[in-house]
Amino acid sequence: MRWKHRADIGSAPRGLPAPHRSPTRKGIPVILIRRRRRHLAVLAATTLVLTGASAGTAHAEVPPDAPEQISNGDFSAGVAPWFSYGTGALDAGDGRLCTTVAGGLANPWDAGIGHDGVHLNAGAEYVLGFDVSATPGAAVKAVLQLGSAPYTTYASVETTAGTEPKRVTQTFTVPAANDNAQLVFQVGGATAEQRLCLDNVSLRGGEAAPPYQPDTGPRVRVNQVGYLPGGPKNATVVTGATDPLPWQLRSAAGAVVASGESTPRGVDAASGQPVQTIDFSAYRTPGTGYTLVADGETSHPFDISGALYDRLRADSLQFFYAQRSGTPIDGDLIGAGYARPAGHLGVEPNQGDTSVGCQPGVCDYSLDVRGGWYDAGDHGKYVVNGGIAAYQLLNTFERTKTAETADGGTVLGDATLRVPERGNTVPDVLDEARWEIEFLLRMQVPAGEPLAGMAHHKIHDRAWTGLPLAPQDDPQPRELHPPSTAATLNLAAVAAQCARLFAPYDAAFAAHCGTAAKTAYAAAKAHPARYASVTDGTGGGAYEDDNVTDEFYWAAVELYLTTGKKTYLDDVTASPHHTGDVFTPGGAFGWQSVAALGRLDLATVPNGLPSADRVRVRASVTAAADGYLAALRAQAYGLPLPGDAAAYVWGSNSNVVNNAVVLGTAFDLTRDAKYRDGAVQAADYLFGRNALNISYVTGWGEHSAQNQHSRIFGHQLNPDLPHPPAGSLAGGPNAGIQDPYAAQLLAGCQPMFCYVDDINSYSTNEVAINWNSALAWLASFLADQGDAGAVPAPTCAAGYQINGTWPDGFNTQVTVRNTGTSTINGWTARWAFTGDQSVASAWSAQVSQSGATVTAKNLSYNAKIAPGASVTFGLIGKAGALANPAPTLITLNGHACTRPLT
Ligand code: 9MR
Ligand code: 9MR
Repeated sequence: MRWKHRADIGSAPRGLPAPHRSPTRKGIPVILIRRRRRHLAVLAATTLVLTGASAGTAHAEVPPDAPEQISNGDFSAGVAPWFSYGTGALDAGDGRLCTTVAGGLANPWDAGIGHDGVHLNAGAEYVLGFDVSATPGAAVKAVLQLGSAPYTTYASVETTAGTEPKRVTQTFTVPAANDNAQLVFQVGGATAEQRLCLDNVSLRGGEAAPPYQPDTGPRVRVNQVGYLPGGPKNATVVTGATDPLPWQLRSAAGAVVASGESTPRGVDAASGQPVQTIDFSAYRTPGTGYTLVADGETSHPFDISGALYDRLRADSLQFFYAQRSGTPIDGDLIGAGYARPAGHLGVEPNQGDTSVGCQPGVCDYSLDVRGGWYDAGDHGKYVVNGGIAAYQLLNTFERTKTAETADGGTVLGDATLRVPERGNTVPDVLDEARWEIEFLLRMQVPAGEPLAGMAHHKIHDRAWTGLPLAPQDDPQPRELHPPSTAATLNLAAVAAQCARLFAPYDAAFAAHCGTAAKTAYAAAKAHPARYASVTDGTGGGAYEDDNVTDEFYWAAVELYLTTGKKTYLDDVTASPHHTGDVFTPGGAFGWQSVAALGRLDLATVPNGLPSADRVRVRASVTAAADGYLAALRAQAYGLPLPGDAAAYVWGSNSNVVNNAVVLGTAFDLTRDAKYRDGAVQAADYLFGRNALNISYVTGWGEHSAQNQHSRIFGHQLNPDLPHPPAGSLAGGPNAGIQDPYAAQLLAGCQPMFCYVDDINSYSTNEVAINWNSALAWLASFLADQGDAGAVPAPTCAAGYQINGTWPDGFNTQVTVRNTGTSTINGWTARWAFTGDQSVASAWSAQVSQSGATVTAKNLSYNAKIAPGASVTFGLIGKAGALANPAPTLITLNGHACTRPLT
């Protein structure tokens, strides 16, 4: 064992270990080269200083009570935050960290086990210690280094490990401060395969990281974007006062426009803060620049407007275009800073995704799995997560067919988003979803191969890469991971949804989706228990799941809704999830639990479920929404989430939003304003009414998250790179603080404080497609609410009677009745087909179809409908292979009619 001494690191930039060199020599973007120069300039001024202490003795200058800089070094808490690359799966099962390392790797650094987020003080003494064993025996090198290019070494120690664990200790001084250094054990280079274990890893010395005090701004917490004129208007004030406090609402000019008294709420469990709440819902006058004043504090300014969220619909969906893989990103569409060449199209240094083989031993073919969206801050593509994100985009569109406040799809139609497909006559949100669906279909095992019809669980880098890293610069080999039942069913569900929603726009693509869905479902039934392993998390997320009963339910529901076939209905009704309690308080649904998606779609999408069962299904959604409302009322920050630490998990913001999706759906089903108002209040939390006084949506609100963990939007690490685009949702508070940066900075945090807007904190502050898809759904719902005024009473009723069906057609009679008090003079009735139906001919009205939308206009003789009177018209439809249920939403002159006709 000896210390490698490199006196002047700056003079030897090319001597860095191979895997740690910047992505590529050729084609490296100018910005990266400039960044590297900056680094080297800094490094040239630093010198590595090493003490002369020998292995086995701790240096006297490191005090015995010096702070520990390594988290979970005894592996009692499992693997996290440790990671590895080039090794087998990490296993902490017996309280040590063990893995296998292949023999014959060329270099020590070809395989490693590491820990990021190590806090180092310049000039301070540290003692590093660890137990290591290797069978049959190998050299191991521990390196303390900069965790990204140029991978400067601060200190290193080499040892030879054998079957008996041995303790290695070494003392040294670090030359430069770094609050996010990396400790990595380089374990490659032995001739024979090794079983390698580490335990009791410790790095003590320096100072404890200074206690972190987030700047939380004014103690009066509001929705920094604003409030809808007719909607709820609540705020939270952090105060030691126990009696009600006077509050004032002030106009931009400073005039007091409303005032009242706050309500003491005691200590809020989620934040640990003493708080009071303010309700100023009664004030409804639109305007900009309002502030709320209480306890001597003035809130951030906000608006009152019915147009608050109009742009959020497109902003939240733009994130998906920015995440697209396999296509150049057009700066003219979304801003010059976001332009980049296509990533992962088989162009060096990329090693994918046009022909990707499997992990060793998994398959012997290669697939073209180009396209799709990058999952999150990494470059991985995971079927279960891509699937629910695509589902939620498709569902955002499908809602326009059934929700009364949606506008029949106009605002989500063609040329509404900043995507290259705008103007192709297909709604842009469907175009965006299709980018992912086509990738999902490519992940299906081809006919003739073992497990044909199943979907590979995921495809990602063999090893984790550093940040930032543009997709086109990723040099890692890409690998397909084993097919899983969860991914297969997830693909079946989304492909089934695709089959019905694309039918009016692209029949061939819809049919392709339909076939893939059925094949996948059958393959899952043949292989019902192939589970993605929690240990398969090197170079990409594990997305583990060992209970797929919910995936079976969801897939059966979507196939039933699309085809109307009894075989799928039988599977739906036989599933325990059909009647079970599927809406969990901590998050209605997520990539691992999808039963609620099936339930929501059975409640909203027209279908032939026996009516008593349909009523029960719908009631289960409103019952769940009642639960979320109760949770929201119990929270002084007004969010639909329980207040205990267990509710604040990785991606908690997406759980808040998905619970709001259930509230929004309950409103769509019932017209009861309390559910709409619950969804609106959930948005208050996201946009600043929270303990940190931060808006979690980039570019929205006075003070918003902007340094989310992303290899693409790495502005914090390189000012030449952009922040995430406006409309990007951060993961949010995570009481588990599962990344080393957060673990150190936020140790002991109250749940709602377990968040930091820093690019290093991937467990609290990443971006992800399944989180932004939730935001897109909610944004669209919120924008649809306009002023959120009183819900109007219906002024019409409608009946839709299918009088006859034959193999390729049907005969429908529609009746609309004026249930209002004034005569209608000239009318337009409208509904949407669910799938591949089309209008062939009509009588007693002029009937036309555009996409899925059917429009019927009066003829001159039946233009007038007196109060209480009805008009009947009819059509002959062409039917395809898909289900042909009666629509649940029919509008007359833009107003929803009650149904069925009574
Ligand atoms: O960047 C990765 C992020 O997308 C994941 O959510 C996270 C957990 O799977 O892992 C991140 O990658 C880190 C890895 O786990 C450890 N080495 C450093 C990586 C980048 O911070
Ligand atoms: O969103 C995922 C979260 O539910 C898990 O707890 C976490 C750890 O497994 O992984 C999250 O997903 C990450 C994935 O593993 C890798 N890409 C980034 C995802 C978002 O952080």
